[in-house]
Amino acid sequence: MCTFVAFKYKSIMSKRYTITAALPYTNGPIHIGHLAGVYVPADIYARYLRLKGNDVAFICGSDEHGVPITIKAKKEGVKPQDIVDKYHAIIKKSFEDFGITFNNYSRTSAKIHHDTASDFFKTLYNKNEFVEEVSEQLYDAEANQFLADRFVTGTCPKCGYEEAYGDQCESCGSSLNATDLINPKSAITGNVPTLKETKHWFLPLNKHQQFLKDWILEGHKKDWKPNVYGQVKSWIDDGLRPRAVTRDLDWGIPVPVEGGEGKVLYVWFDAPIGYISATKEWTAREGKNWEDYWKDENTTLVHFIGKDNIVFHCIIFPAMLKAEGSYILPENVPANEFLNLEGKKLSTSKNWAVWLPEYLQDFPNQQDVLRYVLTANAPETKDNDFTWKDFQARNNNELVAIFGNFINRVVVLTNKYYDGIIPESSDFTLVDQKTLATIKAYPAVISSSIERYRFREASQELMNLARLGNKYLADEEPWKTIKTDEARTKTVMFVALQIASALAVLSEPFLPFTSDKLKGILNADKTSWEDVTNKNILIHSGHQIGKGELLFSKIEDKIIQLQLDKLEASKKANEVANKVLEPQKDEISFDDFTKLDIRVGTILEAEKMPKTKKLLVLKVDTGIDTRTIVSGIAEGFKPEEVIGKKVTVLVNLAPRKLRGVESQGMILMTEDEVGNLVFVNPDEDTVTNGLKIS
Ligand code: B3M
Ligand code: ZN
Repeated sequence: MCTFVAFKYKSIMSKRYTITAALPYTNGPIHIGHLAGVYVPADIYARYLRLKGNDVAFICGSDEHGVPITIKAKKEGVKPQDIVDKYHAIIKKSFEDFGITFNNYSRTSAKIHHDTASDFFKTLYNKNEFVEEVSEQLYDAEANQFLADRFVTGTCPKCGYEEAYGDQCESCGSSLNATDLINPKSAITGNVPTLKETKHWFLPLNKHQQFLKDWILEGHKKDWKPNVYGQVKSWIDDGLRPRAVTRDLDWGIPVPVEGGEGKVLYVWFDAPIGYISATKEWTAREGKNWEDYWKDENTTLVHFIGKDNIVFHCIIFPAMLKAEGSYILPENVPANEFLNLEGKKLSTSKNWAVWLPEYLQDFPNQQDVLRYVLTANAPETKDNDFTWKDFQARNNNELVAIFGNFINRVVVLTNKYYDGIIPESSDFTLVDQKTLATIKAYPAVISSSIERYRFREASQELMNLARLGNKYLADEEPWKTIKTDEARTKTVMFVALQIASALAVLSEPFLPFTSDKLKGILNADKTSWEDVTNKNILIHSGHQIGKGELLFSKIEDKIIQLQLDKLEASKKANEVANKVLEPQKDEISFDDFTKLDIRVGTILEAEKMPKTKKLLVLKVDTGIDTRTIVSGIAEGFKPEEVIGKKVTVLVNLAPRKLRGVESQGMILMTEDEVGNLVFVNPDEDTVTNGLKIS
C-alpha cells in the first residue's frame, strides 16, 4: 500500500442502492459455494455501503418455483410446497447465522410476488411485447407431460456436454431452448421425447439485441468484470433469439392471460421479479416507497450472482425491464466463478459440499473464519478451490497470528500497565507519525477495492492493517521499554490502540462478529468509516477499555482431519449409491454390435479448444491413421496429462463438427465414484494401436 502519495480516489457519495443477491432454489440447504460466490461478497458490499451512510436495500429471497423443486418433491413423495417450506426456513436461518444482512429475505410463493409477477407479465402482454406462438415442444407421453428446463437432458449443441439441461448447459453456460438439445431424454422416465404442439409466449430477445449491445458492449466494456462481459458478448455476437417465458407445468405462477390455462410463468421470468416483490414487501413494512429503489435513475442497482446466472441477469431480465419501460437497469453484475471443494466440483446430489448448518455445528461461533477464508480465496476471476488445509492455515496464520495476536497484545498490555485506561501520549516519533498517517489512508484503499468488487484484495488490505499493528509493536517493544521509559511506552500503546480502533471499524463488512466483539472490548464510541481518515485520534486518553477476550483460536490438525474424514465418508457413500446403476438399454442384435469399430489408440497431441471449458482437441493414433477427435474431458484432464495415454476409440462414428472442428471418432470414458472422468484404457504393455476391441 502506498502511504504518503495522496490517494487519487473519489469515494462513493451518499446515495440510494438496490443490491440483490441471487435467490437460492429451495431444494436443499446452502453450502460454502453459495456463500463464497454470492452472499458473502454481496453482504460485504451492502454493509460497506451502509457504513458510508448510503440508503441501501439489500434484497434476497427463496426461489420456490422451477423444475428442480418439482423433481425433488416427486422423488420424496411430498408436495412441492412441503419442500419449499422446509428449505426456505433452513436457508433463511443460515443467512441469519452467518450475518448476511438482507433488508428483506422473501420468497416467491408469497402472494405479493405472485401478484407482482402476474402484473408484470400482463403489462408486457398488453404492450404487445410478447410473441405468441404455437410450436412443437418436447413431450413425454408416458409421464403425460411437456418437458422443459430440467425435465429434459441431452447433448449441448454448443459444447457437446452430454448432460445439458433444457434451459441451460452447465458446462459452457449457454442458455438453451429444450428443442436445441441433441439426443434429448426425459428426466422423468428416461424416454426419448416426442414432439407435441403447444402455445407459448416468447420474449423476442432479438428485438432487444441492439439495445443490449449498446448498453453493455459499448457502455460497460470497462467497468464490468471480464468474465461477465465476455459471456454477454459471446451471446450477443451469436445473435439473440425469442425465448419462451411460459411453461406447461402445474407448479409456478399461473399465466394470467387468456389461453394461459394450465400453464405457468417460466421460473426465470418470475424469479428476478422476486427482487422487486421482496423490495415491495420491505418498503411496505418500513413505510418507504418501493419505486424509489427500482424506478429512480439516481438509484444504483447491482446484482450479485454466480456465473451460471449471467445470461438471465445481463440479457433476459434487463430485456424484460426495458420492455416494461419504467425500471432502472443494473449498473453492474459482478458475477463470480465457481468454488470447488478439495479439487472437485461442489455437488449437492453427491453430498460433496460443506453445508452451512453442519459447519456451524462443527465450528460454533466461527462464522467469521469461514467468511474470511471464502473472501480471501473468493472465485472472483476464475474457479477456485476450498481446501480444509487452507482454511486451517488462513485461520491459524492470519486471523489468529496476525489479527487476533495484535488485538490480544494491545488489550492485555493496556490492562496490565494501565488498568485498561488509555494512556497519554507524548511526542510522536517519525515512526509513530508514519503509522498514524498510514491508518488514515486505509479506508480509501479498502473502499477502492470494494467499490471495484475486488473483495479478496480488500480483505488482504484489512489484514495488512493488522500486520502493520503487529510490526509496530514488535519494533517498538513496549514490553521492554516499560522497564526503562514510561513516557515512550505510553505513546506506543496509545498509537497501537488507534490501530486497534481502526481495525474495529474497517473489519465490519468482512468480519462482522469480530468487529462487534472488538468494539465491545474497546468500549468504543461510534466511529464511522470516514472518521478513520478524518479524525486524528480515534480513541482518547483516559478512555476505559474492557478485558481481553480471544477473537480467534487455533484450529488443530485433528479438527481438520475430522472434516476430511467426513468428505471421505461421503465419497464412500457415493460409491454405494452409485451401485444403483443406470438401467440396461434396449436389446440390440449381434449385427448392431459388430457395426461398432472400437480400436486401441494413443493420444499423440492435446490442446484446449479455445473459449470452452470442456473440450480438448486431440490427435489420436488409431493404428489406422492419425485423426482429430474433440473430447469433452478438459475439466478432468490438462492437455499435458493425456498426451501418451492409451485409449479406446470408437473409430467409425460419423464425424461431427464441434465449435468448427471436425471430430472423427469418440474416446471411451467412464467415471469414478465421485464423478471424475476416467479413461477406459487397455493394459498398456500388451496391446498396440489399431487392435480391435470386440
Ligand atoms: N434460483 C439460483 C441458481 O441458479 C437461481 C437464481 C435466481 S435469481 C433471480 O442456483
Ligand atoms: Zn454447453
